[in-house]
Amino acid sequence: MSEKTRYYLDLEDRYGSHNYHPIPVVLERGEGVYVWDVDGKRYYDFLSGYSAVNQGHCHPKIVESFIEQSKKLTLTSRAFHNNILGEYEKFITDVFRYDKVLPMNTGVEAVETAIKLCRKWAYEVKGIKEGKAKIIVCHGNFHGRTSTIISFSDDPLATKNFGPYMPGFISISFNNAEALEKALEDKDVAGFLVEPIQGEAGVVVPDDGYLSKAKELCEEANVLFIADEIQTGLARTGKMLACDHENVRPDILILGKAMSGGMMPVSAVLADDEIMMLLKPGEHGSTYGGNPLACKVAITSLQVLKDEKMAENAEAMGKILRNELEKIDSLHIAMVRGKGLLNAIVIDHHSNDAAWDLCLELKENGLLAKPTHGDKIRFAPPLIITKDQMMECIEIIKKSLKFLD
Ligand code: IF1
Repeated sequence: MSEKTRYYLDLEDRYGSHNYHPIPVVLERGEGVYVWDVDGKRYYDFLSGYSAVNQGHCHPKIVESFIEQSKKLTLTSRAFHNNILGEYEKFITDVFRYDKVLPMNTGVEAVETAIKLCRKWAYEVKGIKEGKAKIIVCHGNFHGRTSTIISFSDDPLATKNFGPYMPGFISISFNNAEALEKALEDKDVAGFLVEPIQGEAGVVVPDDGYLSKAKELCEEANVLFIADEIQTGLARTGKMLACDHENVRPDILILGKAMSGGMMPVSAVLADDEIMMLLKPGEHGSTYGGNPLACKVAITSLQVLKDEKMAENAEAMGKILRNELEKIDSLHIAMVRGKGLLNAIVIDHHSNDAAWDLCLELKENGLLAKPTHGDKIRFAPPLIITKDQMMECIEIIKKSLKFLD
């Protein structure tokens, strides 16, 4: 490790909360699929800021929007109108075909917003007795880190000693329509909150037909289908939304991460009037939500996804990646899975640190990835990656895997 790298690691170690355990690399620059560390070494970024930089690092058009708008007006609060918010609202509701949008900032705030909307609908439309509404979630879920949202996480790391926990959630197994059908028998259920592909759980792709079946069951039970597409959305899985693979239209759609191409936290909740119009002035909001800088950046971020056909590229490059990974003759890849450019490999090795060690070796060889849950490594490069770049990455992965032999 260089002295420079050591210096920055020591600073964070001494002055920052230790709530993360990062790969020991200190980045100072990014462009497209690449990032550079403080010693000038270049890497392929196979994490993409947990899918926040689908458009690639510092996309020139998004940067330009950011700079232009930041010179004019960045924040008004929602106490006043601004001339970008309405145009953004029109734009994003056109793209995703919903009546209305509610702008927030981080992903978890958008999930919180969806939960509040769902509960309001439960009491004011469905007629559930006040305080009794339940929302069904799935084992292995990840929806963020507020005290309400960790209340229905089953990861002890996320929950231990953070109680008391928020009631009103029922957890069932993911990718199991029968379990959902059974849970929906409870008349106090108002919503089903689901990730179309479970990210944190290690890129768990449900069986074909699960999402459409789940939507159908929710409709029959008069329950809102709420899709958390914060990670799976915005072209990552080869379609604008992962739900599009099954032509499912969620009642409430939650977006975040790549909404700004990595510039700032921008999230959104989309729904039709029947749900969204239940919110009255003063009942929900956020200082930064819907600020003109975020709105301008979000319009451009969505526009470049479309203009540069990133969903199509994610689909094509994802196929190549999974095909090539499956061809690799290594005892240590137990499984390759994913959709589009949201992929993971599961490592099979006697050492518990194998996935971490492999990530360190990948780093040495010029590719950055991060293990989750000990034995899984996510492969999720920016969606602008070319075939040649992908083939080079596959060579890096092959070479690095030898290290585990
Ligand atoms: C961290 C994972 C990714 C999300 C879904 C809501 C949120 C997230 C489906 C909250 C955030 C991130 C947060 C990041 C790790 C992470 C993650 F490993 F946990 F699963 F992306 F892969 N819904 N996911 O994936 O959004 O409030 O963070 O903007 O370090 O916590 P946020």
